[in-house]
Amino acid sequence: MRKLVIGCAQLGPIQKSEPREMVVTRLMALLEKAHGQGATLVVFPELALTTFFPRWYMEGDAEVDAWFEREMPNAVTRPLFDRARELGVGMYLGYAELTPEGRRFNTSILTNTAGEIVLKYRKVHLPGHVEFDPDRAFQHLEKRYFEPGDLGFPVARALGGVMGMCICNDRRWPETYRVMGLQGVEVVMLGFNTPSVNSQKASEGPEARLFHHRLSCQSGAYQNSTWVIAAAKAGVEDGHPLFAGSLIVDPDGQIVAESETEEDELLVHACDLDRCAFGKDTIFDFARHRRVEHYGLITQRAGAEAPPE
Ligand code: ING
Repeated sequence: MRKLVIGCAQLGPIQKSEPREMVVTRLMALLEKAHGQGATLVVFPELALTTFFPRWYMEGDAEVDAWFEREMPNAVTRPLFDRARELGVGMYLGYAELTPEGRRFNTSILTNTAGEIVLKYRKVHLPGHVEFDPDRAFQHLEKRYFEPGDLGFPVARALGGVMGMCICNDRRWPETYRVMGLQGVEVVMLGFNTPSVNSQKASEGPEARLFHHRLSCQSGAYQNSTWVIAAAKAGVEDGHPLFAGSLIVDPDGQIVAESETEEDELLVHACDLDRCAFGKDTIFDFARHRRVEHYGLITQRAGAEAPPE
């Protein structure tokens, strides 16, 4: 049994006015609590240092860049990285990355128990739109503020297993999990910020959104025989509700833990990484069962093309 005690650290709302220092205090409290319960890995949400700013239309570079981090760790997050290293706890942290070349990504990093950054990921699937859309109840401007990720879906051997990461909308796309599954991933960790109501389909409410969220994480876990850890930023940010539903899903696709509040909340579970082996050696023994000669369209074609009428 390769036990990895994982903390899934949900954040409640971060208001637009809340300084990063206050958020880091909340992250530290969740880190300490996770360590107190024996965790050696803590998964924080997407864009964990600030409010979900892509809901706001902004034009000036200075106004936009104020939401981004120029290095990681940096002055405001170093106390968190230092404490995690002292406690011997690895961390998934989502944040907005501004590179020295001026490129912007929705990014996550993974540190090991020695506090070293061992993996970096940049969000590939960016939902929403680029220009202000007056028809929407609220904006979702990730395509305006971020470039699609350019690192692929890498995995790393760390924390006693094969670790992988993705971010929010990525969890809805089977390709995300499968590319990591083809690298033997045993833990896919992700943070998310998901509105409780659809900015376009007024009918779809929180329950439908939670159903699709659970479905996406459970199918990704089951179809690639991996643990999936999903940490929400939840609650009402400046009047905009985000649903919770932080999850720990086992390699059979079963939800073993789910958050109950829309506040800062910690889930902890002793994940046996050896439980990934059964699926990988039987029903999802990719080498034995996959027929790649028939899968060409998946990478050759972006949009669907139906046969002519
Ligand atoms: N948020 C949402 C998500 O994928 C979304 C966007 C909501 C897409 C609902 C589709 C339906 O969970 C982010 N940040 O990707």
